Formats: sequence, C-alpha cells, structure tokens
Amino acid sequence: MERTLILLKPDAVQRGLVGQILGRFEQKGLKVAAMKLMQISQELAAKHYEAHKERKFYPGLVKFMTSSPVVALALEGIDAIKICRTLMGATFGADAAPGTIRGDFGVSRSYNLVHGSDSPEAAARELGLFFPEGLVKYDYAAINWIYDPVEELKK
Ligand code: 3AN
Repeated sequence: MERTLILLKPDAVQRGLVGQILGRFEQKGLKVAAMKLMQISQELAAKHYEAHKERKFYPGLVKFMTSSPVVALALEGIDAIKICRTLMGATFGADAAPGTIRGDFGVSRSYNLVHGSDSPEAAARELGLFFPEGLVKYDYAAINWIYDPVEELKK
C-alpha cells in the first residue's frame, strides 16, 4: 500500500467543494488514513513548497495557501500517488481534462483546488509535515471488494 498527501486548497474549502472532491477519491477506492481542517502557517507553507522557493509564482502561492483553511488528507491504496494525480488532472484548470477534479471544477492557473504528492519521497516528507502526530490506524471494511484479495492483496 502506498500513501500520499492530498490538500484540498483554500479555494476548494471556500467554494464548498470539499465533499465532492473528497468523494472523487473515496469512490475510486482510496482509504482515508487521516484527515483534518487546518490553517497552514507561513513556516509550514515554506517547508511544503521548498522546491519552488526560487520560482516567480512562489510568493503568490504561499499567500494563497495561507489565506484560509485547507483540508489535509492522507490517502492510501495500491499506486495511490499515481491514481490521485490522474484524478486531479493537469496543473492548471484550463488545461485539465474533463472528468478530472481540476478539469471539472476550475479554470484558474493559481487556484487549482488540490495538491497531491508527486513521488514516494515527496509523500513521505509531506505526510510528516502535515501529520507529525501520525495517521489513524483502522481496518478498511471495503478493502476486499476494492482489490482482488487473491491477486492484489496477497502478502
Ligand atoms: P502540481 O500541483 O500539478 O504537481 P507543480 O508541482 O508544477 O504542480 O506546482 C506546484 C504548485 O505551484 C501547483 N499546485 C500550482 O498551484 C503552483 N503553480 C505552478 N505553476 C504556477 C504558475 N505559473 N502560477 C501560479 N501557480 C503555479
């Protein structure tokens, strides 16, 4: 099982799209392994977007991400990182394909509704930043119907 950090950004929360966006991930078969509504501090935004520090859009990005609460999610599943990024769609709403979250809910280059880790290394780092307390351990009742227990869940 792979884990990924998903952020429902301030525009998703303020536009009342949290339920619909979370539903996209849930209905695909991803397990919610942690979830919280939170205000991102300047320090956390700086750590999270460290790789973009020198980019022209960085100050605006940090301002946006700290302007209003986000919903932070840890999602779990086989190939969770790739699956989440496919569900999210291309970075900018205007380019994102219909059927994807960004393609269906937005048009903006800056307000793009959702963040998803882009590699296992990034996921581990970002999950540590947003969930230093750890994730929530529980058995996911649907798991044996989301995956073939014989072919996909064998230990
Ligand atoms: P993605 O979120 O699809 O992985 P990245 O990693 O290229 O996109 O960019 C990180 C974040 O920086 C994006 N979520 C986006 O909000 C923001 N960003 C990237 N390019 C721009 C830009 N030209 N103008 C404004 N924001 C940008």
